[in-house]
Amino acid sequence: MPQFDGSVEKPLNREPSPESLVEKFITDNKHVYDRNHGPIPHIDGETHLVRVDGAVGHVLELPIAYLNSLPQHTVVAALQCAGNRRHTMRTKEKEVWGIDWRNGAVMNAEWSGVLLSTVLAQAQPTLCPVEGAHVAFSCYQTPTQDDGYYGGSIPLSRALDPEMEVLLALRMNGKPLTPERGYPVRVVVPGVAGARAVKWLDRITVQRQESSNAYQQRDYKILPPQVESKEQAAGWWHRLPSLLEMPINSVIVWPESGAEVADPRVAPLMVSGYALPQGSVGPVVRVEVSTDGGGKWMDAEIPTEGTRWSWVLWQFEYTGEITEQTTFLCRATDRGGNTQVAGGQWNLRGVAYNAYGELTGLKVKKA
Ligand SMILES: Nc1nc2c(c(=O)[nH]1)N[C@H]1C(S)=C(S)[C@@H](COP(=O)(O)O)O[C@H]1N2
Ligand SMILES: [Mo]
Repeated sequence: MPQFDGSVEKPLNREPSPESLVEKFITDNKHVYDRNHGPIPHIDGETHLVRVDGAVGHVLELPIAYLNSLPQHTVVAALQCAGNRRHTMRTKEKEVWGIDWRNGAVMNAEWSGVLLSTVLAQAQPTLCPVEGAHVAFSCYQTPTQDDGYYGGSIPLSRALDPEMEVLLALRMNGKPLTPERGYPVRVVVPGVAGARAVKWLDRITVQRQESSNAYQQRDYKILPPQVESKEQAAGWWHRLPSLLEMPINSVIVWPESGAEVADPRVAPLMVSGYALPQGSVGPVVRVEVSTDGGGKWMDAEIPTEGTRWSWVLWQFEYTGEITEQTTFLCRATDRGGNTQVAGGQWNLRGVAYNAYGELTGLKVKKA
């Protein structure tokens, strides 16, 4: 009997502490967030098969050893839950429905495995990558909170494009995935909401429409602002596009709002955080900080350059005075020219929040 961690009622969901979140450019597997809609299965990698079917010329049943024998590809990419920063949306704007993620539902890792485009070339899709054709990813290991299994899909055009680097990931940071990360194989879709990065992958299906799974159809969508209850949402889901690419974003992680710090006029205060590019037009090329509510912006330092799909960590040295009114804001700009704007778009499900990062309420320690 396979073993499971957590249950459908109580899946494992947690985020790292702010200090450990921005400690390293590459997140290690100890300081990652866990996001599960059901139990975590412990799968036997020796017997596991990934089925490739649907509108394909050749149906495939791929053992993990076979995936390991194909050309391997490595990509450094952030993986972020669309609900990251929900806590800020809820507290700054209005109540939302979902897990109270702070800034930690994101990791930045080196993923390696086989390009999805390589596997699809073997299966030979019989659909044109237009008119809503999708590639669906399914995990049938356990039921989930809102459906009988977990699934999601992405456009076939993205799946076929080697430049988009959609990966069937076998390793994270050079080591086989742990059960928590999706062992023996998970999807990684750089630039796209984490919901499509299906763990414990059982099946890849080329089809005419999106995945019918609840997490593609009735979740992970930006509801319009007039939708304020689950009942109202029910009439909206089918009219809205499912979330794909994530927006430009940045936050201040350290220190935390309300913290006690040494007087920056005596010992400079290091303000630090991360920034994420929009979709496929990274890296983040600039992060700025404002201490006057967005009038004047100063460049933060980015010690390690980002990749097209990665986050960047940034820091900003502050030597001014701190009063009760002092507020730090941050905003990011990517290679594609996207710059974060002030207001976040409130939505009932609390997804894709990307208002300026903010730090307020610092107190100066008595000498
Ligand atoms: N099989 C399966 N895959 C899944 C999920 C899940 O619940 N089951 N959650 C998704 C969501 S919403 C996110 S944000 C990421 C989280 O990945 P992590 O747990 O490695 O952080 O996995 C995705 N893949
Ligand atoms: Mo997520």
